[in-house]
Amino acid sequence: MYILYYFPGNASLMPHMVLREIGASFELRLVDRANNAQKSTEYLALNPNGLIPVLVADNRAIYETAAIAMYLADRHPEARLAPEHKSPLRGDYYKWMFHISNALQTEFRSWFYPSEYAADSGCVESVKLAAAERLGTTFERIDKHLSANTWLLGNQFSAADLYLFMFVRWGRSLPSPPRLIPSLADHARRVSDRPAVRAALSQEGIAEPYV
Ligand SMILES: N[C@@H](CCC(=O)N[C@@H](CS)C(=O)NCC(=O)O)C(=O)O
Repeated sequence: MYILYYFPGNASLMPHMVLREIGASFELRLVDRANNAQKSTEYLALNPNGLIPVLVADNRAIYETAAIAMYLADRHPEARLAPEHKSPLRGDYYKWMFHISNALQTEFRSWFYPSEYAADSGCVESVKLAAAERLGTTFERIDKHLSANTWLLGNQFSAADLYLFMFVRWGRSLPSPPRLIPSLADHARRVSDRPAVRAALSQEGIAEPYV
């Protein structure tokens, strides 16, 4: 039994989709962001960074979205969300998981929380614009790959596709939303057609259009 601390549509959507894909039993615990519960003493005991998500597995709290997803994927190999350890695709899988974590998730933080990255309030807008440009460049590069591949790992679906989908969704607020790139829109549709993904989205109260 897993416990996932979440907020609808936040980065917790990624491990939520993974939990649904692997068919594990889990409990969702809402983090009351309206009251900044992610900075409460109780929550900081789980994640000293005060960020969502946290997964509790065997009484141990794990944080960092990609780490949670990779941990779950390895723990439930029958769900085939990660290539086997000795598969040549394993390197590609690590590459995409870390690339998405660094070049999309971290950059989205500067898009959504620009004041954290600006030394004074006069810089906030330019921090935001620069983040949008970097995100756009990354999405364009991913487009080149997906134009020739069904999934990030070619023919093999993996957790990396769920991870990318979440950021195409977050990109709705960008000046150039990634859904306008056909290969990314098609990929998002393939991911969101999966019953496990639909179930996670619906449980979080997220309706179409997803991206
Ligand atoms: N690197 C972290 C980032 C998590 C993160 O930024 N979470 C956001 C929600 S999507 C959050 O907790 N925001 C609330 C806050 O910053 O106080 C991870 O991958 O878990």
